[in-house]
Amino acid sequence: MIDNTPRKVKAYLAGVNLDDSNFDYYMTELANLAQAANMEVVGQSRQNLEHVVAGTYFGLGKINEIKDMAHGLKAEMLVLNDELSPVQIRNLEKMTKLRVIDRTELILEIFSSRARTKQAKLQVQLAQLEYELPRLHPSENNLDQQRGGGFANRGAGESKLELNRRTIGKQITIIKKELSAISGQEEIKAKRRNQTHIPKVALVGYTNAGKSTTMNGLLEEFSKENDEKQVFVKDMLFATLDTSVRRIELSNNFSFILSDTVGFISKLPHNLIESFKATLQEVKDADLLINIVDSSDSNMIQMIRTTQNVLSEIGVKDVPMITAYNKADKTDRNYPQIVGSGILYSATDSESIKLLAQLITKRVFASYRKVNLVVPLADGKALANLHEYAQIILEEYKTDGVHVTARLAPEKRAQFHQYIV
Ligand SMILES: Nc1nc2c(ncn2[C@@H]2O[C@H](COP(=O)(O)OP(=O)(O)OP(=O)(O)O)[C@@H](O)[C@H]2O)c(=O)[nH]1
Ligand SMILES: [Mg+2]
Repeated sequence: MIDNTPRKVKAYLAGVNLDDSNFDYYMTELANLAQAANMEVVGQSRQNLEHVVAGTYFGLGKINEIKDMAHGLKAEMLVLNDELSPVQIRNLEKMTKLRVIDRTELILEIFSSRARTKQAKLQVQLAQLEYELPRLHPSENNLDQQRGGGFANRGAGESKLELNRRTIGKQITIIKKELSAISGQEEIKAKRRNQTHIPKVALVGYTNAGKSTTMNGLLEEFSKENDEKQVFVKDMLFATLDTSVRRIELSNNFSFILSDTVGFISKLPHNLIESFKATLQEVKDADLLINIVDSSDSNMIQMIRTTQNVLSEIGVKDVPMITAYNKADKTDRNYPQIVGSGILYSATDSESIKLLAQLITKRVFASYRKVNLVVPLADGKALANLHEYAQIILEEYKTDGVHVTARLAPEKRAQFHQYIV
């Protein structure tokens, strides 16, 4: 039998701790990232410092110690917990005789291997090229040869050798143009959605927390349409890179737009966030965010904080948020239940999904008010509009018009104020 599973690259992890109380957590994340990039983590070290060493990141003694440890464990690669300068990487490679990659390159590599759609591929390529641009230096060409691309699927980096700065610059321009054409089309769709006044709810949160599973749960429970609408779910970091937008139709004529998008992790490279702006637009436009959290993970608090940090980095402020503590089935707590203004639930449990939908309804339709209207029989358009956007409670055809009792959003109350009695 042929074994098709790619061989795992043995990696040694290391980082400088600048007295950061989250350091252990970042190293745990780094190990998860390395595994997601098909590496086998064989060991790790840290150095406590007040500042990183400008030219080499670690101090000399530590570098020798890492070199001995890593070679002793047959590591082929040294993975570092921060984004390093090109000089630091070059020096460390020379001194340790290991291929060195930093946290940013590692994250970019994972995104690159996950990208499926044209937009995602271009966004990742753009971030990779922007990462490489300042790292391309005439004196580094030799280094590229030394580095030899031992790392799987180099993606945008595969032809790095031939690419000089200018061609990279040109490529960046072309990709940006292509991306703006794609996001132009997306914007038109988004505008159409924004005009409808249907509330927009976005699922956000740490990668692998269960955002896509939650979306599928809501679709299964509340969408009349078929399975094609289901989104991709997998137990891995960054399964989702593209935004999916669906309409959820609750009973009583309430509906909202739900979007599922890329997950977050600490120290997401700035370039990557920048190039995923179009994908994250749905989050910025949302009326309500559901912050999905894996409640069975011991690092839950840091994960919540990570999501808050990324949200503020992409400029999301003042959007109301519900915290949804998922995967309760993996804990010993009773679920579903309301906790504070949030919910403890399991995305694969139907009762949980119903309670989550109730909570969303309460929040997004809070500004809806019950009104009585008399719509003239001649104004069929208004009636059709009400049918689409209001929760109709009662409707009677009388000689003076259609008497309607309905719950309406503030904009709709303003639009039909002349018919409100
Ligand atoms: N036990 C349990 N597993 C769950 C639950 N929700 C999701 N999962 C699992 O968690 C893994 C990740 O779920 P996804 O829905 O893909 O997570 P995501 O937040 O969309 O992740 P990314 O798109 O990778 O950021 C999958 O293996 C799911 O089956 C849950 O309530 N209970
Ligand atoms: Mg997902």
